[in-house]
Amino acid sequence: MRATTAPSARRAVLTSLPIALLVTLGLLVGTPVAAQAPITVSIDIYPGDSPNVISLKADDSVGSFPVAILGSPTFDVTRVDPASIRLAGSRAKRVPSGRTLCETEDVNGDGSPDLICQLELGQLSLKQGDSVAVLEARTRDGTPIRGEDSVQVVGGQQKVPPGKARRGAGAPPR
Ligand SMILES: [Ca+2]
Ligand SMILES: [Ca+2]
Repeated sequence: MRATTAPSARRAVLTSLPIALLVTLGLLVGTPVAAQAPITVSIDIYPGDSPNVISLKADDSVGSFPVAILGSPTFDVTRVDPASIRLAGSRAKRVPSGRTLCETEDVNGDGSPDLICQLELGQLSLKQGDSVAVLEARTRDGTPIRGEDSVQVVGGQQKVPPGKARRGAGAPPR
């Protein structure tokens, strides 16, 4: 006597296997990309110096000032696109060839390379009295990064406003 397995049942098993496989693969491949939250990084304006005094005096504003994006075992600073750096509106200075004035060096001696850039002082949107400067940039693959450091902004509008108007000498006109 022949065993009679219903052909339809066997076919169902054979076809459901690849389907299960495809569904699993689909779940793996089709995982939606999460919205890009910025990576928080540590920065140091005037690396090694504190407080970070930024002078907005006219004769200083043509210059530049250094900022370091500090690397860590979990953040490789060579991922940062130097052209994307904005610190309170200020970009990395460029040499005539177009290269940004940034270099990789371990400025704080913690063993992780840091990215030090010279930023344009004249582009800063800071004003006297501001105490925090925010740096925003992107990695070469488009992930935003963000860091901030304290600042002491001096210079700028330092003109002493004229004191109280002098009392009029003359008596009111009759
Ligand atoms: Ca500093
Ligand atoms: Ca370092």
